[in-house]
Amino acid sequence: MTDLSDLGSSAFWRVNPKDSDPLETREWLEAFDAMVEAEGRERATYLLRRLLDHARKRRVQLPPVLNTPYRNSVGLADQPQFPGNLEVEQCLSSIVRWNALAMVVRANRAHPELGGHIASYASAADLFEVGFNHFFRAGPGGKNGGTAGGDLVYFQPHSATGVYSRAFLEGRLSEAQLARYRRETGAGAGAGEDPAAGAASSVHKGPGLSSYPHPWLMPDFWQFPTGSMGLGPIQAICQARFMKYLAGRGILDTAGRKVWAFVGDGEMDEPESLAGLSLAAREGLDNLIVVVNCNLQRLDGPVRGNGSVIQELEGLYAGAGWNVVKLLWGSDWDALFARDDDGILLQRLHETVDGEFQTYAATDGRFNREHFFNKYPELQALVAHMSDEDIDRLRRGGHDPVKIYAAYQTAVQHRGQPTVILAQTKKGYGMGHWGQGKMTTHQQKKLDVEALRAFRERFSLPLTDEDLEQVRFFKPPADAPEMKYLHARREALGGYLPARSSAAPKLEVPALEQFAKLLEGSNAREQSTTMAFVQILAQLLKDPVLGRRIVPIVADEARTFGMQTLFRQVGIYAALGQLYEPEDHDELLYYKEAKDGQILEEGINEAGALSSWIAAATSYSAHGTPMLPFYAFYSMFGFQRIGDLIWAAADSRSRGFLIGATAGRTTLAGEGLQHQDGTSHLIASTIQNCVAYDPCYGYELAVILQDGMRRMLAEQEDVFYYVTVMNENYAQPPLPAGAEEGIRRGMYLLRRSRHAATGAKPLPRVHLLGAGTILREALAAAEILGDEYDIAADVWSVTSFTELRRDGLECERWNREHPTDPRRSWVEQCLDGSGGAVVAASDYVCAVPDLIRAWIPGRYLTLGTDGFGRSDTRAALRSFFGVDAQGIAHAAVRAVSRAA
Ligand SMILES: Cc1ncc(C[n+]2csc(CCOP(=O)(O)OP(=O)(O)O)c2C)c(N)n1
Repeated sequence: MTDLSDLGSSAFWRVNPKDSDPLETREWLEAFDAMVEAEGRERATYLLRRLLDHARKRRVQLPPVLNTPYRNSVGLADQPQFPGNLEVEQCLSSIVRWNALAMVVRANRAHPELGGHIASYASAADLFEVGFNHFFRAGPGGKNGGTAGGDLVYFQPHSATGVYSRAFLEGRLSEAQLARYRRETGAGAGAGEDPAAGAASSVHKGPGLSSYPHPWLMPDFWQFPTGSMGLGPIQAICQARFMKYLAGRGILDTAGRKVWAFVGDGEMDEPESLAGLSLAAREGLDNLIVVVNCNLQRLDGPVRGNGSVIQELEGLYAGAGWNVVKLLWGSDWDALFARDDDGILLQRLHETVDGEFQTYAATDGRFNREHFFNKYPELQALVAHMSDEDIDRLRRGGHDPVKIYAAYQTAVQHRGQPTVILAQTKKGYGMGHWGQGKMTTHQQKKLDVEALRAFRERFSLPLTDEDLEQVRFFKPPADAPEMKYLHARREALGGYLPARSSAAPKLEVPALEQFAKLLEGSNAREQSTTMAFVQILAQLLKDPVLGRRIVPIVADEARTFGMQTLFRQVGIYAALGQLYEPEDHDELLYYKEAKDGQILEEGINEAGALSSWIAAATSYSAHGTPMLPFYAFYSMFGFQRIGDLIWAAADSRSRGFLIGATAGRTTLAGEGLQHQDGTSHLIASTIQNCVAYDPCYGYELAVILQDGMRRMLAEQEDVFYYVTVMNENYAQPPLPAGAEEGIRRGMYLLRRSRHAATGAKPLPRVHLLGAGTILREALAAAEILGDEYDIAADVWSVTSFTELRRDGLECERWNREHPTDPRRSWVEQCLDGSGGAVVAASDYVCAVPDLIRAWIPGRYLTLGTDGFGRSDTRAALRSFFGVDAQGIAHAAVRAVSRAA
């Protein structure tokens, strides 16, 4: 074991200095105690403040004031009475632990490649169970499996087994489903594993259970995807803020409802885990409780072997302005702390680094006595009356329901700040020397019978040897006291969790004709599609049905996109309203913040903006209140920067619009390599429920947005839209007759060649496919081809290569299954029989138009903006990448000559 005295100047010792004169310290402390006793805590706070100011004046270095001692924040005197039946709850949690473990062991015995985790839930079990028995409230729909109106719980992803295991006891998941943990396709069902048996379950129709919380895969069960570490915490913060927003705007009463987020201490190293801390404090999110499961280990080893993750997190959260509740020690430590007059126990705890705490978790009472308590004679004396077994039984706070209840109760009652509970646990708790505190415990997926037997004894499980050998699931009979208790507790809390509902009112959306201004074109007036978008948004905000439900979201780029007019029109949401007179208050369109403001201005925080967008885009499900978010961002800082959050949005069955603005690698022109987006449509194509469009004209945009609203709000399809808009100004033509279907499906004939043959021989023909602003280059190329090369070029506007591909694949699938009733893809319907080569160009990499190559009849050339962007004028950039009119025309000439 490390000799800590060697670490004299380490960061750890700066935070936990040694006492050079304990006697003097004691005198000071006694004087302080006497003052608190006589004059009260408020006076004590005042004096401390004055002392600190005074010390500063004397240039005395101040201690890190954001840390409290290494013990529970809730003292014994403030601890509420535990309202439950401890014995029954202990019994229940043991059974839940067993079934969770059994799921993983069985899955991996049969198929070692399936994976899964035992040790994480083993550490989190009591934290979850106290929540289920006493805190997590289901909404009015809870009894029928809905949670609108209830608490929202973001579960630590790889502890999902514990949640399944509880749902099994509650009768919400079947044994057949448990037996098919991580086998969701229904394929390869073995004896006794009827995949259809899953259908008997009341909350999940599929045959198996997903690895982590996935609303896409278990749409009636999981609400929030957390599988990618760090995304849970930031989504929870933005969800809590969104609930305040809904209340602030008078749309929904969310008072009393809580957002709970369970995260790992290792997970706290993800930047997204910390990204929203100051926002949560600034906005006073007292509806948010984050529980960090501090088992001090992550996958490879200790989270902070040489320090203390709990003290570090305390400083971070407290510094950001959170209410921090430390839940470190179980009830059996109370007596030790009560007798720790000289503070030797606390001193020993402070000098112990997490790497050592892990070793103490992995070893027995005897080892703990020798290495922890026997270090100082006073400490040795403190536990002299305890046997090694007693020492072994000393629990960490996160394993004691009484202490957990006290921490949760404090958190629930706290007002004005979000709360973080730092719960100390042991990884692999109860797994004995097979797992508890072991470096390798995270990866432990198989346990032999001896280990299972030890687990049975440790948790007093009523299992026979054969049960152990077969790793049978266990469920007490319905009339067993623990089962009655389990149901009674959930009934008292409004129903069962988690349960996802998609029941929400359908909304009427404006008809396309209502966007007449865009459909009629701008005459000669030049306008960008970004301006067209802002025009549509401003109109929607006034819509009698949808107006209130629109959630405009920006990440400090509203002015870039010309959206600043909305500041005044609908205001920016601010929990505190506007405490200052804005500099531009005497202007018509001033910067207006308001408690009922409608815009979410996230600052330079794309991850936060997207998390807020997810909250709004899933409001139909989490709150039974459909909202329609439009998040407008620099398109490069969407899929590229926060693609994983967009993936989570897809998993969440989000419904809303992502507006990739200043899009296109050559259209953004001056911003250069890091800003110019040439790939987002390619990434969007990989997300099955993302419907992406790259329109060129305002009328196309109107058709697309109207259709999106219809599909998401009226038809309630689980899709979301990604639409790129550009900042290039040009005259906007009117909607050509009959073009709507093509716009929606992905392409339509915009202009047939006006060039005709003068002799008997027809002109060679080429089809130019153009997308986004590059469509206009294709139009110009058609003129060059006709005038200079005698080639007849038809120009097609491609609004979505990705939708065209989807349609092509769908047709292929259909044709495989229905050989006698074949279908033709939209691309084929458009181009078949028309003859000639096809040339496609867009402001994205060639791989985007390449997506439809399989359905193009004849020769197909694709042009794009592959490589890094760079700063220059639009004309220079388009020439550089070869997507200008000349480049397209030259490619077409080549294509025609080779096609001939
Ligand atoms: C973004 C991301 N990176 C890596 C992983 C893989 N992973 C799953 S659990 C885990 C360790 C988690 O440690 P901790 O947060 O401390 O939780 P514990 O299991 O110890 O409770 C890792 C690295 C992941 N799920 N997501």
